[in-house]
Amino acid sequence: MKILASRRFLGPAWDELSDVEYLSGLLPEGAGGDREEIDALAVVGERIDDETLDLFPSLRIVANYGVGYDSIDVGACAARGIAVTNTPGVLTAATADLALALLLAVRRRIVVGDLAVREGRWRGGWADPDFLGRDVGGSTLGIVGFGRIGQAVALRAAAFGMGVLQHSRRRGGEGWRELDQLLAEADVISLHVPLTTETRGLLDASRLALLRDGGCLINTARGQIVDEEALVRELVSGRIEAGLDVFAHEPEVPRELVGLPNVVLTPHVGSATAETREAMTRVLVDNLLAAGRRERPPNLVYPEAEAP
Ligand code: 8YV
Repeated sequence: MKILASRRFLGPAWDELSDVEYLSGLLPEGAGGDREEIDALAVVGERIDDETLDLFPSLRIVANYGVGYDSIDVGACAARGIAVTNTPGVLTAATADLALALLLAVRRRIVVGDLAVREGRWRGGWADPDFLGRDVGGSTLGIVGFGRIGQAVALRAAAFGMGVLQHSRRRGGEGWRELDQLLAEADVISLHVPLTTETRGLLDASRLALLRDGGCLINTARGQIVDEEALVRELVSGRIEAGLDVFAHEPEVPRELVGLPNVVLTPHVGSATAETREAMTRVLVDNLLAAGRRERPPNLVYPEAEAP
């Protein structure tokens, strides 16, 4: 099976693949024209749509490195009988850890304090209001999307003494609230839904306005789930605070956010630990190897999709 990959993926599992070629640039141009011999694409965040698929008439599988596959037009793949796989499960803990790290960093003014120390602005006094945070224990976390990662965040938050509320499409369960109720009731909101047509712009200006004064938004999911312009307005006003790992137009970050003390910014690193990235490669490779043997890949995005 001939694989076209957008990069070498981290870890020893990658070397189990024998026939790999690398893109010379961004798709579709990076494919270098029509590629009839390519059976599989291994990608991470590249846009895979009809225009790109046209270049690969023999393609059998698009294997995505990551759990979120919003960059892939799954409908277009399905229409051509091309399987789509992702790497769920192995990045749950790392992503949940980052959500908590951002929560703690925002609530306890970690970045503001770190900068002050580095820049020699710490004068040894104990009454600097810039360093005065908010208690994490005793506050309420509202989790939007209660799948694998949302539930892992709930476990961690409970260990910090937080009350946990949740909203998911599947109604009910402990702490379930309607979305608007959740946004109004929680002190901190953390997003853990995939980006789909239903969740694009889910937190629009009117929903952001429901957040409590002094409330905090954590986003380790996808930037486009939030109306970014409306979020920037709320953050510039200082009414709320945020920990953001994802943005609407990555790697661009709204300029207005860069100097704000009420925001902590990270560069889409939810799954970025050596162990997790290697485990993601293992899953990616297992999907590709299964497709190569003409078996059903373990992580088909559409369970009803035909094995290639
Ligand atoms: C990135 C992610 O895909 O799994 C996801 O959905 O957003 C991340 O794991 C991965 O970090 C590569 O950038």
